[in-house]
Amino acid sequence: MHKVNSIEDLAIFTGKPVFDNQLFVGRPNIGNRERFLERVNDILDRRWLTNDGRYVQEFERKLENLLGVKHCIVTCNATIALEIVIRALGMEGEVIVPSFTFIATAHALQWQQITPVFCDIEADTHCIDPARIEKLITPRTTGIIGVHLWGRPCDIGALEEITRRRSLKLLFDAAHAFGSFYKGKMIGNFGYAEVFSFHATKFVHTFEGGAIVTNDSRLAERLRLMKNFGFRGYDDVVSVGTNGKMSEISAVMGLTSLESMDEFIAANHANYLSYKKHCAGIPGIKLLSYDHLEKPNYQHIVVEVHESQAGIGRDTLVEILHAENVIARRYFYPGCHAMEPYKSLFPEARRRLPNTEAVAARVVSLPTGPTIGEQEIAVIGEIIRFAVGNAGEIKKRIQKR
Ligand code: T4K
Repeated sequence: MHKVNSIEDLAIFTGKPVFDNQLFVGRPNIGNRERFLERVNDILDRRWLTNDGRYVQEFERKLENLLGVKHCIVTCNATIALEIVIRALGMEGEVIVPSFTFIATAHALQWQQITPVFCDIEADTHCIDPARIEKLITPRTTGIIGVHLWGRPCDIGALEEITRRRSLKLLFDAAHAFGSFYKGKMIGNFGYAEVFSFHATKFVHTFEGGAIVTNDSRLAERLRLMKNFGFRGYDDVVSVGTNGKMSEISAVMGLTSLESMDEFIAANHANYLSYKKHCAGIPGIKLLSYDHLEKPNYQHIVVEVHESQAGIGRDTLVEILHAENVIARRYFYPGCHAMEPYKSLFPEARRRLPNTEAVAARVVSLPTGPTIGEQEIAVIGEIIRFAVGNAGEIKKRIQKR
């Protein structure tokens, strides 16, 4: 690893990155490899590979205990989980969602001919702004999906109040928020149901996977049927359904991952503190903060680049970082409303989403997780500090390339 002391050292000009290997956002955690392989051997010995197997059931019961919820239904991924629960809740017509989220939140609605109505976010929390919801409610509105972006809970209290008063269904996309709390209660206990993602990039994962959790027993029964083609017994199909099942190998990854959950959170927390230290005082660079009292999972390191103070825009900074092998990501640029089919379907949406547009243009996600630590973060901080400190000169050199 070499130091970045002068503009001549920057890899966008030299082609020689500071890091020999790429540092990724969302590098999967492995946990105890021996324990995982032991369980995989057991699966192979018992020849029960999927369809509500022993490990899927064990994973579901462990999640219910950990979260303090009555029912957990694990699935093949969170997108299918969202689709199933949206259908089981009888959502139709229009559903209000934030546009600043991963595209799956919107697609899960559009896939079943439900119109996602995009609501703006609060500029500081990056979550749906409850104050802007009321204006979007029409006679066709049946529900609201709140997203706990970056694992920070959205304003659950305000959404509960609106949905109660307007008789709407409330669902949460908690893909990022596994393990996090809201006012002392674990995420998973709010709305009709909440959906977690256990994709490989999540700090607790099952390669691909998701889970729907709910305290509503009738809803849970519908969800279990729906994720298994509507089968009640060997040959009794009682409703329309899909294949949303989690396999046994995914469940054992989940169980193994859960056993190291505290360790992963501790590593993410330590990295967050390192980023805080190494990005401190860089003009225009604002690290998104977490409230330690809400016990966040710290799995996302999110930085806002305010060009007017930093002198450099988010996209140029990302280009500089990528050249140094720091594969920073522009999550969730440009916002769902600016992607197809929504961009063509709702060209007017951007006018009512000023915060979404502004935040999507300045946010960047940086690498974290147990595979990196203080040493790498100090260097990433140094590159950012150098880029901001020499913004004018760098921009001139980029133009000349
Ligand atoms: N709702 C929200 C709010 C979500 O954020 C998501 C998913 C969902 C719903 C739907 O959940 P799932 O149906 O996926 O369970 C990634 C993930 O695929 C996606 O799960 C996640 N959110 C989203 C935020 O990020 P991409 O398209 O950015 O993935 P990709 O392939 O670029 O990988 C991300 C990074 O991880 C890269 O830096 C490389 C690294 N990586 C990835 C994989 C798969 C590895 O190092 N190893 C790996 O095996 O979507």
